[in-house]
Amino acid sequence: MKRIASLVVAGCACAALGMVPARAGSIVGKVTYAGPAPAPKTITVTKDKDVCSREPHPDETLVVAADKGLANVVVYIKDAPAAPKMAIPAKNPELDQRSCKFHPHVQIIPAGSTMDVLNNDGILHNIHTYPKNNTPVNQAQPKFKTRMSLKFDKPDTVKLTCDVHTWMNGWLIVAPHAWYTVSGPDGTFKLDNVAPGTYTLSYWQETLGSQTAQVTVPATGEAKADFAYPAKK
Ligand SMILES: [Cu+2]
Repeated sequence: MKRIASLVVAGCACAALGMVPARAGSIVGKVTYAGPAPAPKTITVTKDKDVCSREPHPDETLVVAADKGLANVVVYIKDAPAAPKMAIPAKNPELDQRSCKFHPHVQIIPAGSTMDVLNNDGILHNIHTYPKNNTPVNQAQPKFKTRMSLKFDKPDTVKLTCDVHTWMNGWLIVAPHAWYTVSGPDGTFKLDNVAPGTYTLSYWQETLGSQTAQVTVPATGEAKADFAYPAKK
């Protein structure tokens, strides 16, 4: 414990080592949609229908719950030099192409990690990435290639598509630090182990874009950061 205490006094040393700050709070909140909830849309499956129709295909680009909770919003602290790195998991994060649909629709992985793209559909998929900072990938994944590994070194927001099934779409967030999360189906989120301080909290949703708000995190306990996204114009 002595070692940890001295590192905290030294400022950002604990962050460089990827450690949780000795004093840390949480940010909890619910993201909602300020306008009327859009009517749910369904994507039309036009190819490989026997496999692709094994599960429903709701349009996931703007998912609003009955109580206006907004799903799949990436919530993160912008400009956070004191933030620890997001730990690279022992098991690679996975992107499953099941029933010609990306699971999960939005995923956060640490910069420097390798994501495994799965194909157990028994048909051809073609993963196509649209990064800003990493190398683009446009690669066929035949039915016998059930796992393909892609490494993402730099922080990024990457659109994912499949060139075989044009309705398939998803997003990969390559996080530079640990203070990133994504809202659940009900719009709620929680960021743990955040060092006390005042920050700019960013919200990003694929259709609605980016928004920011100020948040002050206490030394212990929770800061509330509910946010209503302006309706789509
Ligand atoms: Cu596909």
